[in-house]
Amino acid sequence: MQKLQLERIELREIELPLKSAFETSFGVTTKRRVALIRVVDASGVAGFGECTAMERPLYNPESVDTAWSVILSNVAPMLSSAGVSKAEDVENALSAIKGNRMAIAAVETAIWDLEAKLLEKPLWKHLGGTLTEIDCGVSIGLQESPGKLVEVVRREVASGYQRIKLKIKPGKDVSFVAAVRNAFPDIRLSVDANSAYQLEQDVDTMRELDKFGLLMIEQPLAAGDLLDHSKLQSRLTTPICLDESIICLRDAQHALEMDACRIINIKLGRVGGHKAAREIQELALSKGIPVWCGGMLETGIGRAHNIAMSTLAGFTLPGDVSASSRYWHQDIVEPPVTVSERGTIKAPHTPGIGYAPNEAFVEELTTRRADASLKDISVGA
Ligand code: OSB
Ligand code: MG
Repeated sequence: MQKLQLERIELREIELPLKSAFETSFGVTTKRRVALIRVVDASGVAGFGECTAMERPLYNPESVDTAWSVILSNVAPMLSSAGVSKAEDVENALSAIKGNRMAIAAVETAIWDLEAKLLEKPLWKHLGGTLTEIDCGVSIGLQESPGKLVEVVRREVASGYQRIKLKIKPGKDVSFVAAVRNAFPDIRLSVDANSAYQLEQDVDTMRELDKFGLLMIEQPLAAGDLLDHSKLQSRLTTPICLDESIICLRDAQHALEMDACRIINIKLGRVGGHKAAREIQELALSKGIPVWCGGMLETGIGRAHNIAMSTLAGFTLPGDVSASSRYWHQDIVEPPVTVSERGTIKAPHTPGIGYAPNEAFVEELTTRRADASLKDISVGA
């Protein structure tokens, strides 16, 4: 591979309205403010990454603004002085930073894209992916009524999605899930609480949910409550899946050792990038624990990275990676991400992430920008 001289990190923030509001137990999202990363090498090749932090720190402790600041004042200067020689070494060069994994992942994933482009290989192959097509599910936000929810599910099932995930919160759980289960006795169905429940207080609700033959119950309790998840798992037959609780490989090791979950949702941003995601996937695969790719209402850039990650062998369950058109009137990449009638996405053949940003459209959506020079660092073989 040609020697890579990473020259700069360009940040820009865009604002993009969602086609329809997405409601979770932590709030309603109607638009996304997204920090996009472009890393540029001396030969002019560029890699792209997306920061998955949301506008406010309600899903996890990060926000668009904290990530923006951490990238400029910590990630860029640390990469500049580390003398990193490959994408694989980025995580280690930044390991002194506590938390802020979405900030790190935005840059780390962009460098993986850049490296794959220099190798003239699709990113998924560069990561070691083996699946040429990935299985897709959808995540459905909280709805007004069980009847309305059933209608939304009907549409997504008709589109071919292989797994339906329902957001739940206290008061909008058992009756909503019951309505969907009655209407669709055989679909692969799961629920995601985004930490809205507490063990002692809500164990009866969890036992009710246990009766619906769900594929999993995702993150019922608080992120830090591994012990309580383990206690809850021992009282349920439905597998618990952890999302917010798993921010690194050690969390995954501990959770599996404690039987706090039997399935893991992997999100690139939450765990700090492709290297960490791959390690968690490897661990799970070695223990026979299924993993799947979670989503953060990404634009096409983040979605493309999710597709690449989902081709790794451990990703045996359908992920929350769905078509651009479910979220955006127009995505910022070309081509947009599309899903087949069988609920699959084909891994792309072109180098890197395989989806190119529509630069004119990104320009139109841009609300701020910043550049960090990295002239001294070199990435590449
Ligand atoms: O918990 O998986 C989650 C969206 C925002 C924040 C957290 C989550 C989600 C989703 C949507 O469930 C997944 C997607 O379709 O991108
Ligand atoms: Mg989740």
